[in-house]
Amino acid sequence: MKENRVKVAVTGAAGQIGYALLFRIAAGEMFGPGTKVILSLLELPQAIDAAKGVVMELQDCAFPLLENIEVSDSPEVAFADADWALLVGSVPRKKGMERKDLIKINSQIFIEQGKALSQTARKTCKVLVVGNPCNTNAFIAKETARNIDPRNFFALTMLDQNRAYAQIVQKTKVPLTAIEGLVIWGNHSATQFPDFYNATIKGRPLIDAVADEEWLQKDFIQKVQQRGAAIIHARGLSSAASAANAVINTVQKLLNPTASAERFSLAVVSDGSYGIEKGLIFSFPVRSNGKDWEIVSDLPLNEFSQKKIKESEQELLQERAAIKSLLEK
Ligand code: NAX
Repeated sequence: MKENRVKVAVTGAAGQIGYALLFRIAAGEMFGPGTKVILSLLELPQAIDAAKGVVMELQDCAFPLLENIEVSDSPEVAFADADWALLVGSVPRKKGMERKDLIKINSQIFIEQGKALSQTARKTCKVLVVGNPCNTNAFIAKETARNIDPRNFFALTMLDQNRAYAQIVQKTKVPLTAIEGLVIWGNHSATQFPDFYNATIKGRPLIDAVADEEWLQKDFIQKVQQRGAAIIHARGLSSAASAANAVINTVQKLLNPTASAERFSLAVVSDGSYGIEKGLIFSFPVRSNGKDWEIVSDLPLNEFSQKKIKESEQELLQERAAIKSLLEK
């Protein structure tokens, strides 16, 4: 039997999400029990020692599937021959920093990493961006990684989807598995739209089962949009284990055929579907056949949904405008 092996580059490996993610990848949760894993960790020079500590712990877990671990502070070295790149590391927003400042600072990281991916990763490498602002960071990496198909660039919105499911479970007390098709549109930000109109509970429209459209339109959307902030408020730190879990979910969903009635949230390059500007990295309802993905194309959108989706598109167009001149250099 042919031995499967996958090389996964993870940036920000010494950070919170890195710590919650790497052990699950090494244990085989992401690629399954038949695939050996090589981890290639990228960190800033000042965090290399901390990353080496994580490596020691990974070694001490004696994971049978973990074939090798490499650490580097050079993107070209860390991405060499990577099959997957999970771009987690970025500069967090600090007090007094505006979103547009954050976008500019992080854009430099993703320009550099996009170029490095293009130079040294496999041409088939798939790139999932977690570091915020993740849609625009993924857009930048896609634009700068000339040798990699734009369809291989993704940004994480699975955590938002999982948060939406959790809110509906809390409201209705139905089991999580009874809910289907609840998907996030747009930007991973406070403009994202969790599309409850196209979701079902036990096969019935979710809005009928919840029977409180006002709650769905206001509180539910707000709770999903603001969940990250609520976690920072409660924990004093941003979500880490749930974010890592969503990264695992996303890769699994891309690698396995989507069940016939299902779809999942993933920010992918827009092909103009639903009138969204081509080229933006936008969260759509997506399906996979295990090898390739497609945007689910036939969902009805009412006036309310269209307005919400357009608002999120506008925000992403503004983010794109803010970094456009940097890409032209
Ligand atoms: P931490 O600050 O704990 O860790 C980030 C790590 O990245 C640090 O170790 C830092 O040294 C490293 N780093 C910074 N710049 C780097 C570079 N150029 N190359 C390599 N490493 C670099 O943050 P953590 O809590 O792990 O969060 C990481 C990112 O995920 C943040 O941008 C955060 O906003 C984002 N998130 C995205 C989510 C999503 O759903 N898309 C949800 C969770 C999280 O908020």
